[in-house]
Amino acid sequence: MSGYIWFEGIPFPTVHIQKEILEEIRHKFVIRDKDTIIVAYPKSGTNWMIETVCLIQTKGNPEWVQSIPSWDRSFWVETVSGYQKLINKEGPHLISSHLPFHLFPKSFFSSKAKMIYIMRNPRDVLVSGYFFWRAAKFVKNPESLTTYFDWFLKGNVPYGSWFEHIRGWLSMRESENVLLLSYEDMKKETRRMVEKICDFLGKKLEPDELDMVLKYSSFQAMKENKMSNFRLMPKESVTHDFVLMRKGVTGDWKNHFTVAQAEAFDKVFQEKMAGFPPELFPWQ
Ligand code: PPS
Repeated sequence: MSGYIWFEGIPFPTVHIQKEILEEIRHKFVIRDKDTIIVAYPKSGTNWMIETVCLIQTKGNPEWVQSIPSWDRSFWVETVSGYQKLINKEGPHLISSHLPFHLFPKSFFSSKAKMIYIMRNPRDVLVSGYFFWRAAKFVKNPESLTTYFDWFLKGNVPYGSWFEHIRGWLSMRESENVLLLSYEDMKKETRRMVEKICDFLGKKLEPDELDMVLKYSSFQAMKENKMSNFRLMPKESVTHDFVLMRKGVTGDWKNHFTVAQAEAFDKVFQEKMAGFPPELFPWQ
């Protein structure tokens, strides 16, 4: 399949990614105890979490999120430029990643660095990814949702199989330095989830500071913030349809899947996620 960089059987976007760097970060990059890491499979709410954590760090003051692009606040470890910044700038760092468990820097697993892993109903991830990737010039473009649906179930989409990503990272869910959250809980109980993140990160915020975190990390605020909405992406690598802040809702898959697709998806989900307690997945 063309349109990707393949590494260890996983398709990656053709911009910002180099195999040598993927190899190097896995074996050589040192994650420090004081670093904070945000990991998610693409289209699961990664940028929402980045905005939330940035605003928690500034106690709700929006100056930072409104003046610096999200990728220069939280560095993407697997990208060439993100990795360069991480090794050249003094920490502690805020680090983002979409990497699957087995390709993540090994140093994390013996560190005390805190990681937030965010997951989302894979049906919504699929729909969000379809609209996003088809407008990007740096991945293989699906000509229809039917095509993308097949690719997704096979794991032939950027960063590979959702099922493998989740299976890998869920193995860390009992670790005290890993906080597992879902997009669905973030939508349903945003304030409570932000409080949970504050507790996990050891940040004490006043109620009015928390209000500001919620205000500036809201869908509408992020949609209007060009430092967070991906409008700064170079024009030559995307089409005019390219948008990060698309709908920001749960359950949009119901507007796009056929009955047959919904049934086929359920079947694969049951098979691939057998053995995990269903209550882990709040969308079920
Ligand atoms: S990426 O490009 O893979 O890093 O995308 P990611 O940030 O993981 O996910 C993008 C989806 O998250 C939605 N989003 C939000 N929803 C609610 N509130 C806020 N603040 C928010 N910020 C981002 C975004 O709209 C994408 O989902 P869809 O379903 O496409 O709208």
